Amino acid sequence: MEKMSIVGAQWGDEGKGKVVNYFSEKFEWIVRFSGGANAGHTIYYKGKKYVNHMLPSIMPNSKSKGFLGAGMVLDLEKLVEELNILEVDFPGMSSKFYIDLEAFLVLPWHKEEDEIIESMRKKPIGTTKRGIGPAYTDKVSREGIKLYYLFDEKMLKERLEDIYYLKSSQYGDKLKTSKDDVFEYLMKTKNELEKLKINYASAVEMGNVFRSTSVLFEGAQGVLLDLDFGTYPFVTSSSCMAHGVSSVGFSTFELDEVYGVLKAYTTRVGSGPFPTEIFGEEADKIRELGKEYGATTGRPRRVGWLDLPALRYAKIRSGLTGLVITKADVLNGLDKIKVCTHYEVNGKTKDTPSSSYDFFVAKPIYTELNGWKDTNDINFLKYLSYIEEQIGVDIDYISYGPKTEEMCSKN
Ligand code: 2SA
Ligand code: MG
Repeated sequence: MEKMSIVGAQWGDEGKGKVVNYFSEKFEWIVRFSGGANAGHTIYYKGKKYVNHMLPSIMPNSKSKGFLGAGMVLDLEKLVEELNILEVDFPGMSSKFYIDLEAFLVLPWHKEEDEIIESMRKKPIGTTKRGIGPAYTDKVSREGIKLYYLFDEKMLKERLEDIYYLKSSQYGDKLKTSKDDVFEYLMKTKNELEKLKINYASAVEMGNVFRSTSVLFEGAQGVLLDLDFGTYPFVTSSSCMAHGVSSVGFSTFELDEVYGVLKAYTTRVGSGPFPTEIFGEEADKIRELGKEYGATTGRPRRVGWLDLPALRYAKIRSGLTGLVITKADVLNGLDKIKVCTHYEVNGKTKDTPSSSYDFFVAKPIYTELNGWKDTNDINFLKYLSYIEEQIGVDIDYISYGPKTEEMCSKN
């Protein structure tokens, strides 16, 4: 039974939501394994736009089911919001989703902390302010709350008491949320989820189910935002690579395919190094044509040319076995397309960054290719062959518009 993972090969927003949605009907289960409501996975279904922050990008009318894995940090308020939107158009859809009881929760004070810490940083990261960093920090420093606490009120109250004691000594009166607020918030969202008939399960219980059926693992953000190997500290706080499937009890050896999704150009939202970034009219034009605004925050995304060294790095770091290219239609009609082939790093030419350090000092070396009228143009096919040759992985699928059906196999 097929197991496939889809991850972002750049700095996120490559169009993973749409790509996952395209494949989703062929899979019994679609599993999100990392991140939280910072993600913005957009799908179009019957002319309507749905932006998933928490939910796996399953096709609304299909038989597939969605699993929110333990590697995620759960924003229950956002989850309820998203499910309520879906319930209007697809009554009963909430019961297609299962959440791992082992997952950690994003609590109201995490969002406050995200705001406070960002405002105090000398160089802000440009977070989505969804409480992601503070929630993962609490997980690692052992001050987190797991989903299963909701089902043992005595344990939850004690835990909140202990955690609040620490938090208030760290933040004093800067923190507006009290432990009672958090308790109330959790009881309220728990009741709402119960009404929606969402399911709870653990990856232990799901292990055999997943092994005996087809599973698509949906990554969030992109390899260059990965906590360990992205452009640290300008990264998110979770694993953005296929390795994240371990939180659902899988080894990457069990994956038949790891698709890296890339845009025909590059974008980044938030701060941090971006060697091929462009500015001015050209950047504005691509931003407008590509509708490059954050799906979660609405922030304008930074725009740049395709970066082959960064893609080679992503290929090695995440063990990519195939590529899916998106948004090539956005570049239609440009006379020339620039592509970064190498970095100059402290006087040395490199085809692949040796470590994330290189991104901070890289000077991009470009080549120029002919543009294309549309994605049927021979120059576009040449662009694809060039990328394949340069990265050493095949481009298996091409997406040429935002709708799920606007995608085809390359061959
Ligand atoms: P955070 O909130 O702690 O995860 O932010 C840390 C960095 O990670 C970046 N990040 C993202 N980059 C691209 N897309 C993301 N999702 C949204 C989208 C973003 C939005 O789909 O457009 O709407 O702004 C995402 N989530 C996190 C973030 O910009 C920081 O650089
Ligand atoms: Mg996105």
